[in-house]
Amino acid sequence: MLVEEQTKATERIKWWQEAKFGMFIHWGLYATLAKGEWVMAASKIPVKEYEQFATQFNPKEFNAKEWVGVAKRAGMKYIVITAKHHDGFAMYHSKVEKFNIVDATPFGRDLMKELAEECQKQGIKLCFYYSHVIDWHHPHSVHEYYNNTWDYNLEEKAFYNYWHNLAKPQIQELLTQYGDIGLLWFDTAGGLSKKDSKELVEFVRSFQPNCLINSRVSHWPNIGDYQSKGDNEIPMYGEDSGPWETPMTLNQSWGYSDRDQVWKTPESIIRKMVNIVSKGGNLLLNVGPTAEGIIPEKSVEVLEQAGEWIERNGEAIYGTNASPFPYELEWGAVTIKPSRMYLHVNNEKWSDQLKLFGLKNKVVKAYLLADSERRNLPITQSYTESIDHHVLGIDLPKSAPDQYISIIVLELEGNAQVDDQFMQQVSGSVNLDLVHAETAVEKNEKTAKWDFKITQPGAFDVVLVNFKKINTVWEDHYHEEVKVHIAGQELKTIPQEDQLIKDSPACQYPYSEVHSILGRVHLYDSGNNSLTLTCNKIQEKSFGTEIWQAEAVKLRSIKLVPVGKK
Ligand code: H79
Repeated sequence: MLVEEQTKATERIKWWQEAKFGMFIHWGLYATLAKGEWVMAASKIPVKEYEQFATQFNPKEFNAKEWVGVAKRAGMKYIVITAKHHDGFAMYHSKVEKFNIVDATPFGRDLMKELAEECQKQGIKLCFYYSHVIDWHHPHSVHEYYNNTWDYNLEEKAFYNYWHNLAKPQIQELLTQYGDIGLLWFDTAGGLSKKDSKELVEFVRSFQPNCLINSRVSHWPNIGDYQSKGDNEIPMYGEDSGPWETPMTLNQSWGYSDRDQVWKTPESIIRKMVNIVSKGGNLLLNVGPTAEGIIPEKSVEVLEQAGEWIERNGEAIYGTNASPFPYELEWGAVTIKPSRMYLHVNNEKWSDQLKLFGLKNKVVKAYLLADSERRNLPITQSYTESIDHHVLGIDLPKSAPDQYISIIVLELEGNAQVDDQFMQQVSGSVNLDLVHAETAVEKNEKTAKWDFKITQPGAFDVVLVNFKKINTVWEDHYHEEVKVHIAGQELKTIPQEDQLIKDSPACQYPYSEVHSILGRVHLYDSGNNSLTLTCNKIQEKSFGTEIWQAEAVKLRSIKLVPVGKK
């Protein structure tokens, strides 16, 4: 990219990177069936039959002011709403296709106009989701896998008929009828050519040069402003230096489902958001309103409770940068600003003293974000030259001052500088994430190697961490031995599903976090060490942006856990 273009791209995305938290709204004709947004394909509903649902779609309860109010109270800074999902129904007044909320329903109002005005009033950026490749209503849309083959013959499809006569004109409408649009969220682009994808970006920019475009337009990382992670996917620390976002469900569905009552709690939302923000990302959290136009009560309740925490702690969220540590911290997470570090401490880890390893700066002052008087917390800082080890200790009051997560502010001399080696944490554990390993493939063997620092020698259990997709048979994926070499010792074993981790901040439906205990090793000396893992699940970093193409079992990291401690 040219320097000038790069500067423009950085400027364009600034508001979004500061925003951190947005509301996804999946709302369309499918809400009338209350079985999620895939119902048309899942039940192979013929177009003519599906069109009939529009005659009953009358979301009288829709109230733009209330919806935008929910987003505001939740602490969200932008809204991404489905202007058209895969079913092809336009949720705005389209002049190029009558299958839309104004022309095809008794409701007859352009609610996107109402939403745009309300967003403007309440200071929220309005953004549109547009299914640019999948369209089960149009006879000529062509996707790599997901086409309407129950009405149309694949061989008779002429993609450019769809592309030039529906997709592009509708995108133009979205960019010209509703004022400034923060971003366009494209989805599921399988089969779109690089040329078409590039032209689409230029087309968007010709109407709104500052409109952001997500990676699912296709051909990321060459095209698009930021990376949408897979649906519900949260990456590792330091995995991405560029801007990224996790699209996430509040229950297990996007579009309204009357069966799905598996809701995340406000606490789990806060934990996941903090985890994402501390890794430098944004959270786009979904609601699926009903056919009447109501955001489910349970969603509103969870969002409002989460929003109260965010309101109190916004200083440590909005406009921050990612943690400089390349691993998860066992007591919570870190965000930074110039000359500042925020320690997000999970309340159940709250104790008399918090220790942090590896911070090199002098701490000028430490206080609780919840303390309006900013009273000093007593601190000690030490440095052991022989093992190049920085230790910060902070004395804490008896009880955690906030709900779920309580935040300690560190005012630093200069911008945060940390020891970015892998090292033991305070409990004695070492977390080695696959994304930071040196990987190699030799003689059909895949290996990953990490260097790390030991400050408290002893005996350790070696634990393999994987994310496993629902309905996956573990043994289909781990049927060969994996090997671990460390300090002259070797472990060889077939990993088993030994522990299922509940409430993992980074892992969620449709995945669950599985730990496998590979064996025990002894590290006798302080200082530098290295570990080599041989395992066929080791992969080069992928740029895949769609989680449904991801592995059924994803190797995330390996941990050393001191024996006798948790
Ligand atoms: O809009 C939401 C999804 O509808 C959309 N992305 C999010 C943000 C999405 N489009 N395609 N996919 C997700 C992947 C397709 C997954 C599938 Fe399936 C697995 C299709 C069939 C099996 C999901 C599960 C849909 C039906 C069952």
